[in-house]
Amino acid sequence: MAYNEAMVVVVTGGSGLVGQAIQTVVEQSRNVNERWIFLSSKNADLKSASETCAVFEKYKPTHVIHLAAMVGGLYRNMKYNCDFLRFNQLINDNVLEACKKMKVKKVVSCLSTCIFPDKTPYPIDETMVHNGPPHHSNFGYSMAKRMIDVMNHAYHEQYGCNFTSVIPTNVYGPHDNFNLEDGHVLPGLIHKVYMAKQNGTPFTIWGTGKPLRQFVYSMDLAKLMIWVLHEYNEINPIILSVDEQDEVSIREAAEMVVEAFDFKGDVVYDTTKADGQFKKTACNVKLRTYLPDFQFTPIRQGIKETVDWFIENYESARK
Ligand code: NAP
Ligand code: GFB
Repeated sequence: MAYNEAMVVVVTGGSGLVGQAIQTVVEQSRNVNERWIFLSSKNADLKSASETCAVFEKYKPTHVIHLAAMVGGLYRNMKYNCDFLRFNQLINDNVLEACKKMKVKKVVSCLSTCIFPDKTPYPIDETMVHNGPPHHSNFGYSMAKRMIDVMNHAYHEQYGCNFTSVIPTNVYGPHDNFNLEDGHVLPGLIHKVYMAKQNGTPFTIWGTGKPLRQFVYSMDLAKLMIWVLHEYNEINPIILSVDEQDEVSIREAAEMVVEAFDFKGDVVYDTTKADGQFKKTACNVKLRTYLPDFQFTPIRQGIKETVDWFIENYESARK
């Protein structure tokens, strides 16, 4: 197939939750004028500068969506803050330097709403990224992510690079990491109800269930990130999140997982486990000024689709 070499898009972290969603959306759009390459750590360990350079030399991207990162839920972050800091700093520095050297026309990197200051007025907006220390549970990951924004501005000022970033809230969907210790809450709850139903055992929710989250379905985030790649031209980040009123408690999310499985067993809370951040309510007004009519997938539907995917792909799912 003849590609318009004007657009060769490399997606780092292309084998993960968000990367696979972007792959699905790209395949549905079938835009023959764009060549998309989805990388995993098998193509290159991006913690290595030489491997990063080699993979960028190989594909010569004109555009990059930079997703690759050491990622995890609350409990993984609490255990490995130093690794989250170092590994993500290495990856981010190697990728952005390679993009500068290869004269990549545009780079869209990924921050996260969990990196905002822990003590903060709500709702949080894009101007508040560096206004104070993040929640201690994930300070390593947060500081590495904040440096992406700092590097984007530094590369723009000194080299004129068009490097920007998005700030998604909690993402969930097919191809997530369903590992009980390392994964995020929704895949964890889905995996636990699956096992409770299989084994006739109780479904245990960690913490009090009181914390609040805005969950964004991976397919919606994928569409928004592709839009950012094509249409968003600020260096400053943009929050990609559902509306504030779509925020739910962990308990409410767990009830939707129970409903999706039609689980009838016992539900218990293990309050010896940490709750983490109580809330990180983000404002998506900036997104809404660009895309006032964007329709997010209702969380009940997104959870049902993810549960159905997990049941169907249990053997091959990351868990
Ligand atoms: P994920 O499912 O864990 O996927 C991580 C991706 O990064 C995988 O493709 C993985 O490759 C790759 N990767 C990790 N270390 C690498 C290395 N050293 N070299 C090369 N590739 C490496 O993560 P995700 O949830 O899709 O997250 C994607 C991005 O969104 C991340 O930047 C994350 O910080 C951000 N984000 C995620 C959430 C969320 O709730 N999930 C929320 C906000 C922001 P392998 O498959 O080979 O390991
Ligand atoms: O997605 P999660 O692990 O991370 O959600 P955060 C943690 C919240 O869900 C806590 C509750 O309130 C937990 O008590 N929870 C209940 C569970 N049951 C479970 C379970 O089985 N597994 C998990 N993981 N949680 C992360 C940041 O914060 O947000 C990361 O630490 C990342 O850096 C991610 O940015 C998006 O939402 O608390």
